[in-house]
Amino acid sequence: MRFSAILGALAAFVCFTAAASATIIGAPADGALGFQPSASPIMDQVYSFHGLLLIIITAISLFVLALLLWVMGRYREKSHPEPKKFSHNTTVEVVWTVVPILILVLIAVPSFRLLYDQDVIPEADFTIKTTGNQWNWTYEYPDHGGFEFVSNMVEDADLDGHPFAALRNLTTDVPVVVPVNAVVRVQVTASDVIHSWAVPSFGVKMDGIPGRLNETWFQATQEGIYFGQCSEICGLRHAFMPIEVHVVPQEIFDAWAEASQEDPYDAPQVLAAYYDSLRSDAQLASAR
Ligand SMILES: [Cu+2]
Repeated sequence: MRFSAILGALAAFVCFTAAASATIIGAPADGALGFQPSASPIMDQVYSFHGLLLIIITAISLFVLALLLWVMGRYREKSHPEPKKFSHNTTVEVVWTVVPILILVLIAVPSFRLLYDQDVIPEADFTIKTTGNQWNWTYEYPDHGGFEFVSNMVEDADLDGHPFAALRNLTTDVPVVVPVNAVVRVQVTASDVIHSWAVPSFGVKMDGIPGRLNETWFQATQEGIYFGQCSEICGLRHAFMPIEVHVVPQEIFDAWAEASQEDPYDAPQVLAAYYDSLRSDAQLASAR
């Protein structure tokens, strides 16, 4: 009895994680270290730059620690009672000036490349304009008929049965939708105070400033659901204006964009139907 209960729980857990991993990619995970999984070329670059820096700072820290330990042992009063009187050593001074410069140049090359690639937007397939408000986001799709919608966080009380109820304080009622592999230009502004539109898995974080139009871009290379949050402290409900982006195949995006021109608040039905079909395909496959 007990064994079968454990087996049942294990099977349920496996099913749950299989379903979850099929769709939700860019989200925080319990006990996780490091970044959320990368799903864009820019985030891949951020990843490898972070890896390079980690190696460099670890090597520097270990080297300085070793030097300290050596000096503390070698030149303590007991083993070195008579201190030397010299105060300069040209070789050592040249080395400790030149080596840090070389390290900084080594860091600067990938750093400037990453800054450039983030800043210079390649030819975009389409534009999304997002406006930060206290405390939600307005989205416009000017290249798809100019429809517009406001995306609010789903409150705890409404999470049950919500088609995209996934993560508390991260799910929105009307998500952003983009096609997989499309280069998306994001224009970011704000209507009241400074906000910041950030999605970790895309390596995107751009301030929305009233009276100013900032630009950034991303190319989501993997289908799935990605979450982000406002990253500029903007007032009382700063923590409750999340960002939810669905990356779907081009034809699903086209159907959604068409439905959005009619009624953007009804268009998420297209996504729900798509996910239902995925789920039943997966159930069919596992039943075989
Ligand atoms: Cu905000």
